[in-house]
Amino acid sequence: MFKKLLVANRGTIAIRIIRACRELGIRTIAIYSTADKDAMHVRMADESVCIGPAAAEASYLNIPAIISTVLAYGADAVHPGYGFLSENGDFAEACRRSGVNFVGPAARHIRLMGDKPRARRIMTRHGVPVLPGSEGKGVTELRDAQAAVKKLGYPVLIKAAAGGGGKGMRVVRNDAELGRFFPLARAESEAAFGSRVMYLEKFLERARHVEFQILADNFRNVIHLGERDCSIQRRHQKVLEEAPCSVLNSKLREKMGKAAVKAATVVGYSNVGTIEFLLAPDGQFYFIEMNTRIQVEHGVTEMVTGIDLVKESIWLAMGGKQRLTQRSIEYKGAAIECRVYAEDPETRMPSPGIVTNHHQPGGLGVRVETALYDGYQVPVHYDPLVAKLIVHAENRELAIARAKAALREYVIDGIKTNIPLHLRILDDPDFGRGQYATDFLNRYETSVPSAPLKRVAASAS
Ligand code: MV4
Repeated sequence: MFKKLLVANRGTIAIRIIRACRELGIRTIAIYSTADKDAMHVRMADESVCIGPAAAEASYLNIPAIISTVLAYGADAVHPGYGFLSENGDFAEACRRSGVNFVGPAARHIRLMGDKPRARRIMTRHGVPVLPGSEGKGVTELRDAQAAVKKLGYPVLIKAAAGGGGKGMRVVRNDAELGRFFPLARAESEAAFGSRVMYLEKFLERARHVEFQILADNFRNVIHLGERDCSIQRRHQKVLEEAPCSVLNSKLREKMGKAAVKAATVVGYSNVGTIEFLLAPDGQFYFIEMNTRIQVEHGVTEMVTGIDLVKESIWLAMGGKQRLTQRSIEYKGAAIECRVYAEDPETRMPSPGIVTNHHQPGGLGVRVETALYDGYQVPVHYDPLVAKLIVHAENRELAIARAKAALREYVIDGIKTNIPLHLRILDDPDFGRGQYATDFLNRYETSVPSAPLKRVAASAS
């Protein structure tokens, strides 16, 4: 077992990792920026090290500072969490070169799946369905995008080759929009990822966003832990996720699960990962991308399978053999995660500030992961995700009732949150029937100006 693990993250996931390490008897080192000196993860870890100023580039994204800390404090493992350096191949490689175990896949797999057109090509070659799109290594010039659209037809989605999670994404419905949005999306991609390479996909309207959780060891033993439905997103930020997906039957689950296992197997992937699919109204499904990290929404899978994904990822990173078999995975009940963001429900602008009164809900089947406490000041510098409310119940209807009861009990005074939005979603008759798709939250859009598109580099997906 590892002796000492450095948590290269903050907030909800840093706390989640520290708790898992506690149970495993692994000592933890928290790193933090000057803006986070009073943060919960700093208090919870066995040791804490300030590694730089508030700006993420200078602290949570600062590879040399983190590696120096690993070496100076004698950590034998690093967990990157989600966001920040979790999908940075250079960081994974720097860890391995420093002789420390990176809790995640090999640098090569992070890079491979981080190149979205390349991932599409590999999946196509191995018979995993992908949407029609621009072929080859990507598109940098408008004329090449126009040529691709000639074959595809509208609507198409412009995506960043180095992207993922929707940054630099634009729906385009005609030639005029293509001419206008292609340069904009490309500029967004260049600002966010330092890459002008884009690709196009046929835009699938009213699909479900269904992702499969993968667990893989270093010996090509790959299993899946079922799916999560992540269709409820706003501006490509997930708001609420659930497991299981209400429109999958066991036959389709098995078919998609097999495709997900194949996707991870053909590249020799190891550790935790997620295969994202779009599921069309006709039951056809398509690979869109792979996430090579633990995800924000991993908790709903944990609730319905009873498997601790963080512990498993540590076991697999240690070189452990897969302890679970596909046949042993059983799904029980339904789980829903509500992401609580520090944002103004009216303007949807981030709402940092001091938490003056905090009470979190509890009870059977209610799990809260939060970095908030009474008197805590939510910093402006990072992702506004401040809590995850995860509920589990015997079935979906009871899970919805439990989520609503828990949200009504939740008190977070001093900052504004999106809890009212969650209550609206959970009360929505279409949501109640499980009849929704990726356009669900469009109906909740008001004429209030939206938040600036530019987001901090630290945003989790
Ligand atoms: C798509 C799509 C439809 N067609 N790709 C969003 C995040 C990223 N990981 C993939 N996403 C999507 N990709 C094609 N070709 C629909 C989504 C999507 C979505 C789009 C608009 C509004 C909400 C959405 C929620 C989930 C997925």
